[in-house]
Amino acid sequence: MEEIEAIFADMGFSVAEGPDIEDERHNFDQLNIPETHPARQMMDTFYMPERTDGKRMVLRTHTSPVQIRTMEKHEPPIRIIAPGRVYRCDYDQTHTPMFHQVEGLVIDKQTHMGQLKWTLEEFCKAFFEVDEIRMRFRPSHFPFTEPSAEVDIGHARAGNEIRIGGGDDWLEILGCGMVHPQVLRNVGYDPDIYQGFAFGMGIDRLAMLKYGMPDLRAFFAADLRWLRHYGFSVLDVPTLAGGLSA
Ligand code: 2NM
Repeated sequence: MEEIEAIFADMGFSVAEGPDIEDERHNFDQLNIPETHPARQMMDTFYMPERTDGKRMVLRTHTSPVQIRTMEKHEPPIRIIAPGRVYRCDYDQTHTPMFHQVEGLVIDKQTHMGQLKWTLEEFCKAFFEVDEIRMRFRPSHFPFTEPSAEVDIGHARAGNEIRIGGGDDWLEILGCGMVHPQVLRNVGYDPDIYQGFAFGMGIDRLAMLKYGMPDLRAFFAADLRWLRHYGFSVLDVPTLAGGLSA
């Protein structure tokens, strides 16, 4: 998370934070996610017990409510990332009920998809510490962006190793798009004046990819041998100048 913050700080983004326990309005309604959307079902969302006022709070299922809260509070231009814990009722070999996301949001006059592509390309090159990267933007759908895309990066598999950059295998690493006009209206912005782009990624998977970690469960085992092996230390704050993960 600190590596990702350093990369986006260098591009002029600030870090925004919000509560892990959210109301349905910020987690769903204002993001244009309909009442009937499968993500709202009990199966995916952790609902808190109903309060005496009838309101049901949820454990946020993404960090997008942080973007909503930022837009409600501030006028454009906005350039933020929202890193943090998110929760989904899902547990198997490749899913944990809590995982980490970084989402980003840029709002300004005449924001466009070219800027989104550049931002994500620069991010990926910096994060994976390579000079060239191949990226593929596939049309997709999210309720809160239009148009929307899912992004794959090119990689080569050599035995057990995954090399980012070359090769002709693709790995999906993030979702993105232009913020839906209805989402802008929901926070009181005029979509004829302001546009924006947003993106989101699950960073547990991204960390496994970058550091060649084979098992998601190691993140939750608090095994000192694992921490020493990968060399993470609270006193080692990553910077671009110092080499991100050197
Ligand atoms: C994603 C993919 C695409 C997103 C949109 C917004 C907001 F608040 F502006 F509407 N926040 N995050 C977004 C867009 C997130 O994650 C896969």
